[in-house]
Amino acid sequence: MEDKRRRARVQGAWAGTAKPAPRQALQASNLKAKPPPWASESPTEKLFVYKEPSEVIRKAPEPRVIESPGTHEISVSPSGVSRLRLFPSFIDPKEADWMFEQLHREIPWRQKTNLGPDGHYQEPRLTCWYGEIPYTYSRSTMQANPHWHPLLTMLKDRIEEVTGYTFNSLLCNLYRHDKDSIDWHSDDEPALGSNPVIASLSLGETRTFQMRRKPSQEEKGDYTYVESVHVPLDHGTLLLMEGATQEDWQHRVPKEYHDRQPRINLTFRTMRPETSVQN
Ligand SMILES: O=C(O)CCC(=O)C(=O)O
Repeated sequence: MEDKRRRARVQGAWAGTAKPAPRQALQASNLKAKPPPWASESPTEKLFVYKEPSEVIRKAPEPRVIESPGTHEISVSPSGVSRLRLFPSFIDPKEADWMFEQLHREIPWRQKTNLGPDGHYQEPRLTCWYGEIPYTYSRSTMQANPHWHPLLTMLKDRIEEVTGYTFNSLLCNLYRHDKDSIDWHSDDEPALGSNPVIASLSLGETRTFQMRRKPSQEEKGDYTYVESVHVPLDHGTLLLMEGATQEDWQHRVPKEYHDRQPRINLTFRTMRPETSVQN
C-alpha cells in the first residue's frame, strides 16, 4: 500500500484529479511570453533602481542674511578675502533721529543724469558729493565739493576713530520712497584704488542691501546661480566693506513694492588723485 502511494505521488496524481499539469504549464508560458507591466520577474530590482537624472538640476543658493554685529567673511578667492563688518546702532537711535532730519533738510540734494547702454536716464535717488576731486560713475561726473557740512565732518571723524581707517570723500544718497533704488554695481572706479574700503552709514527707513558674487569664468557672465548676501541696513547702522569685496562682489539697493519712508545713506571713501581718471 505504501509503495502504491509513493508511485501515485511521483505521477502527480495524489489528489486523484484529472491532469492539471498541462494547464499550469500553459499559464506559466503565457506569463513568460507577455508579462503584465506590474509583474516583473524581480520587482525589487526594477522598481527601486536609482537612475541618474540626465540633466543636472541647479538651484540658486539661498541668500546668506547678515544681521549680527561683528566681522563676516563672505568669500575667499585669488583676489583675497571679502569681508563685511557690521555695527548695528553705531549711532544711538535718538541721535540718529535729529541727524536724519538735519541732513534731509540741509544737504543740497540733486538728481544725477547718467549714461547707460540705452541712453541718458535720471538716477532714481538724490545724491550729493563731498571731496577734493570730482567723482565719475555711470559715465557722469559729480564736481569736486570741498565744503563739508559740519555734521558730516563729525560723522567722518567718529567713523575713522572706531574703524582705524581714514576717508577723504563722501557720496550722500537720499532714497525718497520705495521706488528709489540703485542697481547692481561695484565701487571699483580706478580713482578708488585697489581693494577700497567703503564705510556706509544708514539713517532713516530700513532698506535691504543686497550683494551677489561675481560669476566664475565658466559661468560666462551668468549671475543665475551665484552666492548672495542680504544685509538689512537700519537707522544708525554702519557697514564696512573691506578686502576684495568690490573686486569679487556687486551690490544694490532694490526698489520695494510697499510704502517706504525716506532713507539717507552716507558712503565714505578714499579717492586717490593720482588714479583719478574720467571714465
Ligand atoms: O544705499 C546704499 O546702502 C548703497 C549705496 C551704494 O551702493 C552706492 O552709492 O554706491
